[in-house]
Amino acid sequence: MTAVSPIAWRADPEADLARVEKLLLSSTVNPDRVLSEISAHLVRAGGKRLRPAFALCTSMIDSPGPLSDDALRPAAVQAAVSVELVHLGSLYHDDVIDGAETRRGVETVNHRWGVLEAILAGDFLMARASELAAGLGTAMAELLASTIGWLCEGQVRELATLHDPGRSETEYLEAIASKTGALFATSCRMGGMAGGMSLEDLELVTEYGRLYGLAFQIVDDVLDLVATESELGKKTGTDLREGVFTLPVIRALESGGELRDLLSTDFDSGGAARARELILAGDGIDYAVDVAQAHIDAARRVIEPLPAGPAVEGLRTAAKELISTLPLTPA
Ligand code: GRG
Repeated sequence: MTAVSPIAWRADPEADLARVEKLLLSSTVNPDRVLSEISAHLVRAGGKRLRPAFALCTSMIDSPGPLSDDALRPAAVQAAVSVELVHLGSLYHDDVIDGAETRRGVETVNHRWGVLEAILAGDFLMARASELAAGLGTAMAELLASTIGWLCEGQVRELATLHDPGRSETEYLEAIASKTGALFATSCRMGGMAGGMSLEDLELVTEYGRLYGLAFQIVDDVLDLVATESELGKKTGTDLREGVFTLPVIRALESGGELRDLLSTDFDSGGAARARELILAGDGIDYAVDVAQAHIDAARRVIEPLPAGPAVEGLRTAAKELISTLPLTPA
């Protein structure tokens, strides 16, 4: 997925992200060579660094000279790295849950080193994220800890409806709000906190992040059905095969007798391919994109009261472009 970065307006966004990268990589270093190597594996593989970019962006909303290099405070970089480490740890665990073989265009840790190694390295990354947040004060540490809890809650909600053709749209939205929306919300909030934002404005950027995150996950779920493997850097069609019935599937199930029958059985890869065909033939994809767009519109509305400036414009543009930049035509 390509997405427009909320810090695209900065004089040198690459230089900002280089500061994130330096601290990110150094956070994976520890006395054990193997743990260091495994923990750095997905960091080195790349990724969009979207959550850190949101944290950097919101940290500069109230800044007096947001276009200068000085506008980026060390605390904002630390918050940005902390949220990316949580994201990384959750990817390690997610790949174990899915038995995934590739991620970010490289072999997953579970596939290359083993499941136990991936779980432990994921835990280690969470620990490092917690250390960084604690260094920013009790409020940040508490927020980060709660966020890790919300991610787990979202994942458990998802597991509870696996292979369930009766999964409702509400159940889906509640699960993704926790598993994805929460970390985008926290990224925006921690950035704002690092930038000394008022409590009132913190609430606005948090809600923006939550709504953006919901839209982001819906689009991610659509892409799992329509994009190619090289576009995603991982196998496509994973959700269906794993029995995760996402929004396009839930919508298609409302009118599809054959799809319901198929998904109610212990279907094989041929069944998954037929299910995908049935979903693409209906309005499930369009419907999901519309729901994502509604969340994007709401995200843009929520930040209207914030002081005008390039950082707020960056948030607006990132939201506006989320859907338009995606390869939404089925491969
Ligand atoms: C936090 C201990 C702990 C466990 C987490 C596994 C789990 C419980 C939660 C799953 C969270 C998860 C992986 C949600 C999916 C979020 C998502 C859309 C990931 C892809 O994000 P991108 O596209 O990835 O930003 P890159 O690679 O670009 O960073």
